[in-house]
Amino acid sequence: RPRVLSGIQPTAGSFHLGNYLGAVRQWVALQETHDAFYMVVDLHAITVPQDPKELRANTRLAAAQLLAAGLDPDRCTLFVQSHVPEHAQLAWVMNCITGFGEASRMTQFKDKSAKQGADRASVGLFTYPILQVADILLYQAHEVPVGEDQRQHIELTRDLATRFNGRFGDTFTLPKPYILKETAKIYDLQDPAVKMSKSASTPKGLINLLDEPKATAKKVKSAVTDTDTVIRYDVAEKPGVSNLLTIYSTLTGTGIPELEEKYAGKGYGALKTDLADIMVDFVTPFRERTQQYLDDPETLDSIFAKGAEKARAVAAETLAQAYERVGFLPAK
Ligand code: AQP
Repeated sequence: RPRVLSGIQPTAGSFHLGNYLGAVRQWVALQETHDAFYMVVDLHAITVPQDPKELRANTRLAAAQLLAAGLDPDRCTLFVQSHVPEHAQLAWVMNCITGFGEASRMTQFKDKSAKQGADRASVGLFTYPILQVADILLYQAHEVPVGEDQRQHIELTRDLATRFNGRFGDTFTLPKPYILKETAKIYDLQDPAVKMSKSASTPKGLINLLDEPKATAKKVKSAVTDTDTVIRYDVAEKPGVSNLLTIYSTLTGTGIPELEEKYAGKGYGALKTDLADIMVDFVTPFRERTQQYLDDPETLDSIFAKGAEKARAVAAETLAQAYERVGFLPAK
């Protein structure tokens, strides 16, 4: 089976619809066909300030949501990044073969550091993409299911793996991004020119999966569309409507042409009302299942323990090989 690896941050209280449709949904599907490694990336979370107590709670919360979304610990390896020390260890090696200019070109760093103020951004935030490189290479992943915003980091992973392999001998598998065109970027409901994101979206434009279902329905109903009334998928001319069609289509498995036909002549109100109901039907059991996992921390912890053991077996082997290749003297 080909291998996939991906991660999600524990920082947000709740996953948003972009996280789910852009990434987590694919994780669930890929556990059936791939040797899948998924992690809650707490090392990445501390690149911006975190309250320790909240970070611990959010790590469990992220895992509870992944399980509620359909990850099955018997079909995939689910673990917490800091439980596998090899991530930080390989990241150091990869830091040392990355050019400063190369790292400076990462647009996510530019965006995130601009938000914080350049002086306040940590060095960790700057090298975060290189930790991500290590995350992927440790598992010799063939594919990395992510949203469009992560494409540049997968490119960096390929560049650094190629460089390392060229300099020290074949060690790492070159991964490919696994990005579904339709859901690569879910947009803010109030500003369909920008991606839905926990830090950049307005509260009304961001659908948090754990919010009150009623509040979610209201956000869908007040989504920005346009002055026209025609329901047509056209990202350039009708970004708001197209975003709603994408969400509707993905959650129900109905093709977009079928939806265009169904709503021909019906106006935006009908589309939004139906989509609001679909969202409520989706988030209501999701919230319940998440709560059930949160109420049972022992089960979560035993999933993490089993996951870390499986992950370490793979990660330790890759790290040992990389250490040997760069010329570290083996510890006896
Ligand atoms: N709007 C989106 N559309 C599609 N995919 C998305 N992802 C995030 N936003 C969208 C994908 O979700 C996965 C997990 O992302 P993350 O751990 O990087 O989550 P995040 O950074 O907390 O998400 P945000 O909202 O994007 O955070 P900020 O605002 O801090 O930048 C990734 O695969 C990502 O591509």
